Amino acid sequence: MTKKALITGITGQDGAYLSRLLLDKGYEVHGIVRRVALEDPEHRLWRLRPILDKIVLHPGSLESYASLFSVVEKVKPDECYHLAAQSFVSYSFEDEFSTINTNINGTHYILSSIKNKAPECKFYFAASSEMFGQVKEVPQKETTPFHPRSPYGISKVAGFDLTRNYREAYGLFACNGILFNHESSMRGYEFVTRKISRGVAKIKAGLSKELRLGNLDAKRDWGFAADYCEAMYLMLQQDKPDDYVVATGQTHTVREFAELAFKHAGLNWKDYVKTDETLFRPAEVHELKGDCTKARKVLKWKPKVDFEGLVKMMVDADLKRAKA
Ligand code: GDR
Repeated sequence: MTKKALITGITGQDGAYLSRLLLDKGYEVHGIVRRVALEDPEHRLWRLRPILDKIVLHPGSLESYASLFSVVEKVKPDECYHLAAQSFVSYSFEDEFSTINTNINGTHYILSSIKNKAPECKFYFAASSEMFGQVKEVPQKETTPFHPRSPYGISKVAGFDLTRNYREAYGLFACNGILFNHESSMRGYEFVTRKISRGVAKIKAGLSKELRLGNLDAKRDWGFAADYCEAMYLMLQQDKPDDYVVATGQTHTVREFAELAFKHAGLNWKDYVKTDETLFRPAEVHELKGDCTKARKVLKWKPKVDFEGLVKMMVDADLKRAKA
């Protein structure tokens, strides 16, 4: 029988890659999207454009238990990937109440809906390396204690605990994917990697003269989003539910990302990048580096794209778009 997958946050980068992956595997793919997105497909559904006729979209909102409950009841999914969230860390400092309310309640609502209406459904929660925040050890693994440094990170710790508790208390097949930063040419412009790759393309095309960035010393463990969606899928194919770190184990500064991105376009980053104090965060996560030994061993997963490959792929895609 055809398996049914339900994806929240299907309009985002990961939703787009994951739906393609699940369609390729023969799944019937359903997504929950806000009504405004259905009314403005040109802008809000652009990542799904090539597969729109192959998936089923349902209106719903993380803020409404009733809407999530009714979609779960209607679809009765075999697997649910809960990716939806206010996911921009910077913004979470300015709008902490909305980030915390939406992210925590949304996760709670969807878990409760599954428990009540589709208890056999396997559940994936998009947890985050931001939960490690002020890191307690390097590299970070599944057993590393959390010390979140933003309202976003706090909301993800709560979502992680909710997911684990639904597993332990109600026997749900519920997994946490502790994903480190994962990027692609479908990344939103607000995140630093895409801001850089697009900035490079605009400068190259003569549309812009500089690129303003915040903390260039921040270190991140950056991987390719499509690789990471594969890990999400693998978590739900195991015999037992569990939590996994997904990372490359390689760490680079924002400066290094910018340097390589500009170089790939034949430019010197020093001529264009300006540091802007207003882009610094009130509390920064200085260094993240993941240890994904468990995912490698149990899921037989490994990242296929390295840092250099990722930067070049993103810059090439934006250079191409700028020319089009
Ligand atoms: P992050 O991603 O907060 O790690 O969370 P982001 O790309 O926003 O920031 C990474 C680092 O770059 C520094 N930085 C800047 N960041 C942005 N956005 N814009 C800038 O101009 C800039 N200059 C420097 C930041 O200070 C930070 O240290 C991402 C999100 O996708 C989360 O939802 C996800 O959970 C984690 O990755 C894993």
